[in-house]
Amino acid sequence: MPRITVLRKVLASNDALAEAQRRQLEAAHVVGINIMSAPGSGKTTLVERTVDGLRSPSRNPKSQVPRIFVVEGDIKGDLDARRVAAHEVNCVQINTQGDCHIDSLMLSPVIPLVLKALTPRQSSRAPRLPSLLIIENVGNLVCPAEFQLPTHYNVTILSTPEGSDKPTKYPLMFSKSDLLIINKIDLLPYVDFNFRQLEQSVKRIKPNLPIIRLSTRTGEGLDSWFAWLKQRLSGKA
Ligand SMILES: Nc1nc2c(ncn2[C@@H]2O[C@H](COP(=O)(O)OP(=O)(O)OP(=O)(O)O)[C@@H](O)[C@H]2O)c(=O)[nH]1
Ligand SMILES: [Mg+2]
Ligand SMILES: [Zn+2]
Repeated sequence: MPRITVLRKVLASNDALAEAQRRQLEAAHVVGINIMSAPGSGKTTLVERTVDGLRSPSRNPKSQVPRIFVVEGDIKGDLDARRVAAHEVNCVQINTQGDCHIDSLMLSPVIPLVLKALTPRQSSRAPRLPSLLIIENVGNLVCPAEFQLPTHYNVTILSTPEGSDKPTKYPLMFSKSDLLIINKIDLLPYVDFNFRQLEQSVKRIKPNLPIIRLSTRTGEGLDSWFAWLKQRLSGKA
């Protein structure tokens, strides 16, 4: 019993802090995306493709390229932050030292860096474009979904080798999502992934959850991801 009380308090203070941080981001016109999945589903690869894609002239005229900041969450090490930073984008690595999720307290020292990097200089006369904050959560299909972050949208990735039964087994993660990405569709010939089963279980958990099928390896489906993202950046959804 006492343990439940403590957990409630921790979660409540996390949510209140996340809310305050979100207001700071909104004042600076920053749209935040929290990417969650089991380890290895393709979060970092999607971040790399996203950073490159948003800046590619074929996808975005130069005047429409948002400022981007990436936060990488891992228990240990900076492998993912190094991968992302190689794409010449603002990036910081959070090490949770054993915790299997990011919470808003861990983001406290990061938010000022985000605001500094994403706030245009006063002298700039260009029309204010929204900026993008991407948080890659710790690879874990369970408790990242329990901790509210200052981000505006939750994106969950499920890759085809993990199996189409995962929404039924880990419903919280899917119920908290605003978009479900099925990644690694290039592997469909080699794995047993049943889209009918997936869609039926998602329907029971969150009936209107949009699902995008893609492969960060071949690029198939990335157009739908960029369309979804641009709608959120333009405030149309
Ligand atoms: N075949 C295939 N492999 C992919 C695809 N996307 C990512 N991968 C590979 O999957 C592995 C894991 O990808 P990451 O992007 O590191 O996964 P992650 O979710 O960031 O992993 P963690 O940060 O450890 O949780 C890498 O070897 C990627 O190259 C895809 O669409 N198809
Ligand atoms: Mg990663
Ligand atoms: Zn955790």
